Amino acid sequence: MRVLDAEFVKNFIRTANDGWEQGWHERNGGNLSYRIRLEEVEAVKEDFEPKEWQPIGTTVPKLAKEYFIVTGSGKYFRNVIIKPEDSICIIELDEKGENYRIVWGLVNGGRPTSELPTHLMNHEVKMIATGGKHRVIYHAHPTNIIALTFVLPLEDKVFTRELWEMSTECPVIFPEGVGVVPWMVPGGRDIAVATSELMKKYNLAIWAHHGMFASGEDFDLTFGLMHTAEKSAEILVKMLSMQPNKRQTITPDNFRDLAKDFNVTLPEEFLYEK
Ligand code: 2HA
Ligand code: ZN
Repeated sequence: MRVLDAEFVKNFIRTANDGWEQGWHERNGGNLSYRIRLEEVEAVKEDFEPKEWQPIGTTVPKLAKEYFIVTGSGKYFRNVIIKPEDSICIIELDEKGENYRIVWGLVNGGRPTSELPTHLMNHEVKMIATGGKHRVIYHAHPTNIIALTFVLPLEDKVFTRELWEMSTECPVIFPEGVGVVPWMVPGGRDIAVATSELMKKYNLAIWAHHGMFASGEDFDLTFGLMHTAEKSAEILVKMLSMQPNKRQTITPDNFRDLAKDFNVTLPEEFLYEK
């Protein structure tokens, strides 16, 4: 099968375009990666043309020999749907998890996303934490989440609680909460380490004054997670624009009732009295 005919590739392209249509991917902003299943690799392998090995910039031994489909560095999400073979690529990792090589895509040259270290370190952490279930890592620049990083304290417990309060579905969709990474230089190993540390606990990590990372089992769940958190952030931005204080809100006891009925565990650390 040709790579572009595979279902996982169509899903990848659609997800990238959905993010573009949301306005989360100005210019070359954001990046997306998917850890490809063995049978999916087998089905398209005849279309591969391996290039030379390159250092990842970090080490991910648990991901040795895995294949990923990822967006390209400097490539625009807006172009993924019209010229996928120029905008995205499939990479293979070596047996130590130290190097990668492009086996398909980026036909006009280029490298995988500048955030490859964070993507791969998140994949490694989530693969271990979920017994292999999580396969998608998505980085976007959602406007309202970013705006909130200028006015709320950069604390997990504050962002989690505020996003939960703004929309009843949030504690059900991300009961484990949201992590916050303070501003750091993007693209390197340090921010990758900080983000993957938070991903041991959460499926969402905010990068202050920059954007957000989401992790999930498939494209629908991961995109949906990003979308749900950003929608809640938008409601909070609208609310704060109308008046500085909430007249009424969802209380800690309301959350406890919700947790019971929806069968989710909401950690008490987020249900503090304000
Ligand atoms: O340009 O979003 O974080 C891609 C990015 C870097
Ligand atoms: Zn970014």
